[in-house]
Amino acid sequence: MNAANNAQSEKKKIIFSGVQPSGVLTIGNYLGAIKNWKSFEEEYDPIYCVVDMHAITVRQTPADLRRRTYETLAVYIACGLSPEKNTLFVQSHVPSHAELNWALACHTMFGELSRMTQFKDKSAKNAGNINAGLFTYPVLMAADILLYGTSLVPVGIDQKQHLELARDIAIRFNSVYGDTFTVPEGYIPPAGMKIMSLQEPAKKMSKSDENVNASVAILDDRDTIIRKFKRAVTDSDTIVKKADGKDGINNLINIHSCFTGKSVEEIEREFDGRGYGEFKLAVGEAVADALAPVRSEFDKLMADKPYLESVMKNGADRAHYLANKMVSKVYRKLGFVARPR
Ligand code: ATP
Ligand code: LTN
Repeated sequence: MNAANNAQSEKKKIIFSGVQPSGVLTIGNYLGAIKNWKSFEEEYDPIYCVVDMHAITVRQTPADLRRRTYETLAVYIACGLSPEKNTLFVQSHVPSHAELNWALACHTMFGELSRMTQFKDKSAKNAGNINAGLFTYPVLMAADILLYGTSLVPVGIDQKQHLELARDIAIRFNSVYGDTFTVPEGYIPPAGMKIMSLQEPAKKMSKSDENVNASVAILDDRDTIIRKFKRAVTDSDTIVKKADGKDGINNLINIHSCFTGKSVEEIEREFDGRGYGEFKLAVGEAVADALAPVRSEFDKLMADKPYLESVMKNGADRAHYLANKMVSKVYRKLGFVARPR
């Protein structure tokens, strides 16, 4: 029996989250999501998914999607999530996600989905491909979460609206069919909640940004990281101090603070009178130092595909076992006739 099974038998609460393999993971994904996940592994029964089905809401090159699915799993492990303590799996390996998606879609209102800001943003960005999946994406996310009786969902603040929708769907379903789903709580990290683009600091840093200088990948090499920070867009001021309207410098101070553990005040004091150039270099170095061990672990993991596949298999086996029980329960409650054996 592995540790994850053990945790289940002790009935620890489930924590669930996912990242799309839609690009190279950024320090936004790291600080807003993955870095915080490790701290839950003792208290909770953690389940983390590589949400490849979500990724195809935007057109992907199949070979890239395949490679990035491995890479995202390798990043999870390289960031310290051990497969013994965390159930790690790929969404498309567990058909229950697609099954529950449909059942929940029939309990989600058009008006609710129309209000989702991510849909509005992504459809503006992908005007040539505003597909139905992009619109119904939050339903699939609700299915991901509700399948496992999840109590806690750690995500960046940009996902708060989707999480609230998942809660509303759970409450609605429970009120019609009786207690079925656990109503999940969000866990939004207090610091570094939203890491902004280095080139347009009013926008969030996103792994699918086509401007490579806008985001820093967890796997960028040292020189690249430092170069991107040196080029980060700031204002015409020179004082390293947080202030309204100084989006660029506020973002860099946040990033520095998250990677070094220093408070904003400490950073402001340390860089008092030293100017933006020196500060940008220091941020770059701090980030590069912190990520170096993640990168070397990642390289080892990517060289061992059979190992990654064994993690995928074990994760999917356990996830499928749990999720399938929930789908059966939901189908029964909906009035579907059980498939005769
Ligand atoms: P895409 O660019 O493909 O939309 P993304 O970079 O926004 O992707 P997701 O896969 O949608 O990333 O998100 C994975 C997790 O990382 C989520 O919990 C999300 O809230 C968090 N996250 C993403 N970007 C940031 C950011 N800039 N700051 C903080 N957290 C973030
Ligand atoms: N929608 C999320 C990724 C995601 C997710 C989930 C996060 C898909 N399913 C379930 C938490 C729980 C995103 O785009 N960041």
